[in-house]
Amino acid sequence: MGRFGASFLMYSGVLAATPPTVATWTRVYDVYLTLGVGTAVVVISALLYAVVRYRSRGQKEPVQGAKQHGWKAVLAIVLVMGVILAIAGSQTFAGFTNIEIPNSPGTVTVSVTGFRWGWNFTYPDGQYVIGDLTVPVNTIVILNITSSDVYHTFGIAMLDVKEDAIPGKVNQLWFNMTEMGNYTDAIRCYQLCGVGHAFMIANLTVVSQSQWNATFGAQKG
Ligand SMILES: [Cu+2]
Repeated sequence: MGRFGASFLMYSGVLAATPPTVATWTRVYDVYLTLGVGTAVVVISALLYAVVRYRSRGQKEPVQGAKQHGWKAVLAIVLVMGVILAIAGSQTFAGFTNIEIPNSPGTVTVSVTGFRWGWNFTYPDGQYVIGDLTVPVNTIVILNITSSDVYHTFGIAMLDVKEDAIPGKVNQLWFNMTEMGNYTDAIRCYQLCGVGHAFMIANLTVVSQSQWNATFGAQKG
C-alpha cells in the first residue's frame, strides 16, 4: 500500500480486540452520552408539558396560585443531581489512568520528534528511524513527544491517543497494543502545521516482544 494510498481508510474495526485505553475512553464517553440523553429527555418533556399545560386560554392575567412543591421538590432535585454528579465524577476520574503515565517495570519508551513534514522515532538502543513507528505487543509503550520546528500533534486515532508536539517541550502519552500487525497510516498529525500537514502520516507496526527487543531494545541479547 502506498504511503498516501490508504489515507481515507477508517481504522475502527481494523483491530480484532479493543485496546484497554480505548475501552476506558469508551466507558467514560458512554456515561456522558447516557446522562446527556437522559437530561435532554427530561428537559424537553418538561418543556413540552409546560407549553401544553400552561398554554394561553384567553385569560388576560397570569394564572395565580400554581401548585407549590416546597422543600420536598428541592430535596429530590438535590439528591438526583448529587447522584448524577457522583457517577460522572467517579467515571471521569477513573479515566485519568489513561492520562497518567504508568510507572511500572517493563514499559518501553520511544522518543518522537515531529518535523515539517514527518516523524522521527528514537529507540532505547539509540536507533533513529524517520517514518514509521514499531512497538512491542502487550507492552506499555510511552512516547516522549516533541517537535523540531513548529507545533504538530501526534495522534493514533484507532488507539484514542493524541498529544501536542511542541518545540522545546516534551509531552508524553502511552498505549498498550494487544495484537500484532502492520497498521498502515495509523499515525497522523492533528495540528494544522503548514502545506505538508496532510502528508504527516506514518505506519504503526506491532511486533513480538522478543523481536522488538532484538531490534530496538536497550539490551541486546
Ligand atoms: Cu504537523
